[in-house]
Amino acid sequence: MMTIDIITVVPDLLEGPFSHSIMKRAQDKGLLTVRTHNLRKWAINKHAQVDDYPFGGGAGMVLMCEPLANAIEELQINTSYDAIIYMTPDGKTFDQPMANQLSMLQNLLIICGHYKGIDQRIRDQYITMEISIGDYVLSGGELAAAVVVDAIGRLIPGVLSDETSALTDSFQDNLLAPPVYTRPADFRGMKVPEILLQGDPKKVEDWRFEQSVERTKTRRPDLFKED
Ligand code: 6GU
Repeated sequence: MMTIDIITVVPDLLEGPFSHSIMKRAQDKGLLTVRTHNLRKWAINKHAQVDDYPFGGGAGMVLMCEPLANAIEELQINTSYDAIIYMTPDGKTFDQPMANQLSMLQNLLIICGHYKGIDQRIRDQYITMEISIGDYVLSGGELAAAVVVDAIGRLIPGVLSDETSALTDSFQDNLLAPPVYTRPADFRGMKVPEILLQGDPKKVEDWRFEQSVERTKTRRPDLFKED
């Protein structure tokens, strides 16, 4: 059983992503618990303040220390986290090996920044891992957190109906997935490759591997250069 707590100022943004399909099934099966926590619950005053102007000036607001520290420390009373993750565009770029590693942990705490981010002292004091999902800027960490939780959640044993299906994903072996087809075998004259209809599993496996290699060469030659 994996537990993921998420601290955010926009919990509504995280309502949808985990309420459907595979993430819903993972939670219904008791394999994954995702809990979102509204940072405003730990606001410092009656104005529900959680952010303030940056020292030194400049545009945007910064999430303040006190609400975040109090939120993290309150959650830590009940849960010992294996990682406290801050979602930020200057973090380490998320990839499949990171998803694989995180999926083996028990308890994760994810902090979503907004505006100009969170006070650096929170990062220094509490954060054990900083993750970006790519080289572009989102208006907050929530959508990025949803991506990370989805990628991790589907890897938890028992979540996917066919437990091997995560092993055949693109990137698990640095190869892109091969093309797939379903009925009809002839769609407007466009035919499914013969080999897939013949029922020889060995030939199908070889064909899929060749297609994966071909696809990777043409679309993502960079994947061959890794490790
Ligand atoms: Cl994790 N947060 C934000 N705000 N933007 C991003 C990101 C995270 N990853 C890529 N862009």
